[in-house]
Amino acid sequence: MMMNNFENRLSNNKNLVDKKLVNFFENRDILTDSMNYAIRKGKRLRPILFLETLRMLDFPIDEDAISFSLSIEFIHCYSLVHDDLPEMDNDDYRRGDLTVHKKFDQAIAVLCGDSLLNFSYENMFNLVKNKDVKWIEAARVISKYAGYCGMIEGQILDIKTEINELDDLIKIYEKKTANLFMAAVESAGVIAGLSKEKLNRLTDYALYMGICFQIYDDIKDHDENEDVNITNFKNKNQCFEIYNNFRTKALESIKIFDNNTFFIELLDYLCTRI
Ligand code: GRG
Repeated sequence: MMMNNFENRLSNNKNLVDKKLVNFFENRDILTDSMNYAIRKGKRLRPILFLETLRMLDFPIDEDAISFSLSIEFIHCYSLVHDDLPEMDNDDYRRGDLTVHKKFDQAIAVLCGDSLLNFSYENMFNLVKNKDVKWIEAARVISKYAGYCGMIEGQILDIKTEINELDDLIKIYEKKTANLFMAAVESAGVIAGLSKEKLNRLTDYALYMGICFQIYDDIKDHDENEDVNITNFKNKNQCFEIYNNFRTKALESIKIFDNNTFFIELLDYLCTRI
C-alpha cells in the first residue's frame, strides 16, 4: 500500500518507539511477562506527539529523547491495564488480544499496572540525572497530567459521578483522554524552552485534539457503546458540529507554529481512523 508523507512520518515515528519496546523488560518472571505483554501493541500516539513537538520546535531528537517519550507510553499502558479490570471497565479484549487480567489474572494485572507506572518515573529519573533542569520540569508536567488532578481525576469522574449534561462528559474527555496528550506536547515544549504563551497554545491544541479523538470514537462506536457518550445527548449532525468546533479550536491553537503540518494532518487522520 502506498503511504503519503504524513503516513510515512507517522509510521517512522511508531517504528522508533516500537523498536525500543520489544521485550523491553528482561523476561524474569510472570510480572515482567505481563509488562511486556501490556506494552507490545498500540498506536504510540503519546510518544509520537512528544517527538513531533520536539521536531516542530527544532530540538534534536536523540536516543534520550526517544527513551523519555517511552515514559508517557508506560503510563498510558498502565492506565489501560487498570481500566480493563472487572472493577473498572471489565473488558476481556484490548488491541485485539486478551486483556492483561484475562491473559494472566487480576492480581498480576494490578501489579503489572503498578510496575509500569513506577518504571515510568524510574526511567525519567535515570534520564534527567545529567540533563538541564528543563527535563526535570518536563517530568513534573507528565506527573501532573497523569495524576489525581489529571487522567485519574478523569477516571473517577467517569465511574463515580453522574453525567447529566454534555459539559460533564467533555470534562471527562479532557481529563481522561486529552490530559496525556497534553502531557506529551507540553513536556516536549518545556524541554525545547518554549515561552509560557506558546506552551499554552500547544497544550490547547492537544486538549481540543483529544476531545475530537474521543468524540470521533463515540460516533464511530455508537451502536456497540454501552457507556454514556456524546450520542446520548446529541444527534449525529449535532455531534459532527460539536466535533468541528473543537477541530477548529485545535487548528487555531497550532497555527502560530512554523512547521506545524504534521499536527494539522494528525487531527484529521485520528478522526478518520477505522
Ligand atoms: C489509574 C486505576 C487507574 C485507572 C486509570 C484513566 C484510566 C484508568 C484509563 C484510561 C482508559 C481510557 C479508555 C481512556 C480513554 C483514552 C483512550 C481513547 C485510550 C485509548 O488510546 P489509544 O487509542 O490506544 O491511543 P492504543 O491502543 O493505540 O495505545
